[in-house]
Amino acid sequence: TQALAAAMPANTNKPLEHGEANALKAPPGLTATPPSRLPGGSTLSEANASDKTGTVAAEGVNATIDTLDRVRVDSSGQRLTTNQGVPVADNQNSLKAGARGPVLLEDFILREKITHFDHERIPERIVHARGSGAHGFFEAYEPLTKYTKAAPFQEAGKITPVFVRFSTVAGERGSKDTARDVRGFAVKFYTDEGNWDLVGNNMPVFFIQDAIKFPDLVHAVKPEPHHAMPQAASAHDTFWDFVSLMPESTHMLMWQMSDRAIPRSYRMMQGFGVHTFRLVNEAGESVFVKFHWQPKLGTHSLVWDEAVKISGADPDFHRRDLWEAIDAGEYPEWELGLQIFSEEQAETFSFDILDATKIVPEELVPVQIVGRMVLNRNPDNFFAETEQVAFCTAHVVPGIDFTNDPLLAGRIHSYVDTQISRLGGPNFHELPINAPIAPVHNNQRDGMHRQAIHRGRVAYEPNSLAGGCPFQTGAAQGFTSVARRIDAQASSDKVRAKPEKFADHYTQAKLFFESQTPVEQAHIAAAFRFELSKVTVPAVRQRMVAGLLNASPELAAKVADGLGMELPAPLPLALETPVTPEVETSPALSLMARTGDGGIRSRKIALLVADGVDGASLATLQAALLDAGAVPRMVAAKLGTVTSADGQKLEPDATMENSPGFLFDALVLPDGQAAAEALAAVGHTMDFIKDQYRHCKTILALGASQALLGEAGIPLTLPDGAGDPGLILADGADIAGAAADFIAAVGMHRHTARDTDPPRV
Ligand code: HDD
Repeated sequence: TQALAAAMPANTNKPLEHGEANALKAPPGLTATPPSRLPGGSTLSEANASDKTGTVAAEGVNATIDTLDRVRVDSSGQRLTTNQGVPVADNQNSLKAGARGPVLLEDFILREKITHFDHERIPERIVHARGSGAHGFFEAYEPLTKYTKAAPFQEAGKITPVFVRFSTVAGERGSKDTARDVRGFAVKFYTDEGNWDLVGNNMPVFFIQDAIKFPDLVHAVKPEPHHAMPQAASAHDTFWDFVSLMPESTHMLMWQMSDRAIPRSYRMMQGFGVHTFRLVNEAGESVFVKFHWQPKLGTHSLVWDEAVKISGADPDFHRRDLWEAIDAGEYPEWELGLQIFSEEQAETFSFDILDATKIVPEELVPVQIVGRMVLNRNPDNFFAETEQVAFCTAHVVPGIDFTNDPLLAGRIHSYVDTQISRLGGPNFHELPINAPIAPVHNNQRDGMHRQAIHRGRVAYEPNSLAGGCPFQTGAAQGFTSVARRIDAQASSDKVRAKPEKFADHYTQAKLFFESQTPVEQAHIAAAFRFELSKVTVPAVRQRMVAGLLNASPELAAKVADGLGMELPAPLPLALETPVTPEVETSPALSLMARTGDGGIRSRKIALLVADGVDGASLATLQAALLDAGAVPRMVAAKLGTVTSADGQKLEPDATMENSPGFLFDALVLPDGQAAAEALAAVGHTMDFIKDQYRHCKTILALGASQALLGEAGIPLTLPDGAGDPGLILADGADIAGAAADFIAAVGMHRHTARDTDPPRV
């Protein structure tokens, strides 16, 4: 069993949750093998020996795990010891002078245990405190040597191990996952030329253009300092006061008020490097690049009412989703896309590519897919890996370089700096999760928590006593910065200033809003209304709406109406001559542009059961859902055996109390007269059905259970009188047909034609 466990990235107990197709197959000598996800059927390790250990991994073993083996601890079958390895005889009683006497100072076992406990916490991240991580790999599709010498892109099929951490920004470490917020999307590539950290977000722009404003932005959005409220929310005075005075935030606010700020899953959101970076090839030639991560499952979001409710019922919603998917072998995958363009091209753009509040529309520079990233292993220990991982934008490798984006410049300083206080000193690169796969040799020495034991007497360079080692590689191998004029547009005086195009604050905010579908636009307006309704100072609301007028009069009017206020005069513009944008709309900016393949893999589906449920049709449905890769869950009024009409004993997975309806992607109300009557008598059933309906999810009602829809007050037609494609009513005759209709409808994610403001149910 141990050999099997070591060989398995996925949990052997889980595969059936995701259908027989995913069940693990038996290798020679073992009862199962890990799922094979690499081309040609090999596992990661067989295709790629671990560079760090220098050994080829045994068949079925993930090479990226090996590097951490030296620090993994498994205490099964071991005796309890102190930190000095001294066996402990009694871990229940402190050492006392007599059974009722005082505890003795001599009790080093007690003191060591309590002292360690007293120091268990480290400072949480100043932003992005709440997050979840996973291991995986990046695989290049094609060599990109024409553009870059960066190690991950040198050959087709080349595998680079990665560790990824997703996060919210504003909330503290224990805050909820489903807050309206930007999501961090940080990727550490352990390349064979050193670590490269792509520290991005799930939105391609940012609130501010210059890092000097970052502490102010963060102070404004974090809980207000006098009473430390609200937690994990931007809906409060100080945030809106700041952004309403900061017109450059308008574009980012559009993204943050869109449904992208409440993703359905970390697995279903895009990632962006945000800044323009450079790719540099062997010849030292460079091009500009923007990084995009595209989720294989498509982009999907929650709706606001759902996000609010989930935060109460399961504050770990996204963490659990990521963990369970990987645990079950349902590995999330993203493709890496690049927008590559030249400096000459950039100079023709109506916006400045050094401005992090601007995107490069895909109509101008298409996104070119160059590889994929798969997350296939959960951490062993949250603290050691997810909490101690230290991402730094300064971590780049030969072939990747910075641009003069002034926001990026501040970040290059901030990340290394913050780790020094967060992780307690300058040796955080030695923590196992941060240590590169590439060997580290230099003359940096000592400092808090140093682990390497450097040999010899030489810690300087140049030296002759150590034969000149470690030696500089020279430009052919080592990192060199691209030689470019400091400012391509001439002036090199020292100035505290910004380029003129930075003063266009509204053109791309408008572009984003105009590129959304009507439902997305309605959600943006509702989000502004909700957030601003939480603002207690009317002048702040007014200023914000006055700013929105410059981006979209239609949106501003809707928001003003929602807030019951008169439309103010627009804010004055910083630019005298309006910018003529290259495009008026960009369909790629809508969440609907990439909804995935319509499949329902890993979607959680509730089947409400009670005594008297029709067992045969329930089993058929369950099998069909498993087959489609979904996660069906039997939910009942309480735990304990449920007996079907034909006498089968069923064990519900969850209760309506512990797992309310909004935690599921879709609902099945199975057949069975007695079951429908029993469910009708429970108030939770009505909430369950109403939430599913209000959140525009698919509901299948079979036979007798159709009556439950009426009792919950569910309209059977859409507001315009048409049939609702998300409501599937079927009799018991054709269960397979009903299952197929249901699966197709769940694949549509939501039935937004049902979406009204205010909601009908
Ligand atoms: Fe930042 C963390 C992303 C602007 C300073 N940032 C942090 C994380 C992500 C981002 C994903 C969490 C990393 C993890 O999971 O450990 N930050 C961004 C993006 C930005 C951005 C996409 C704009 C394009 N950040 C930004 C600026 C500054 C910082 C302008 C400072 C000048 N960010 C930090 C930090 C953090 C951080 C204080 C907190 C914890 C950490 O770094 O490790 O240094």
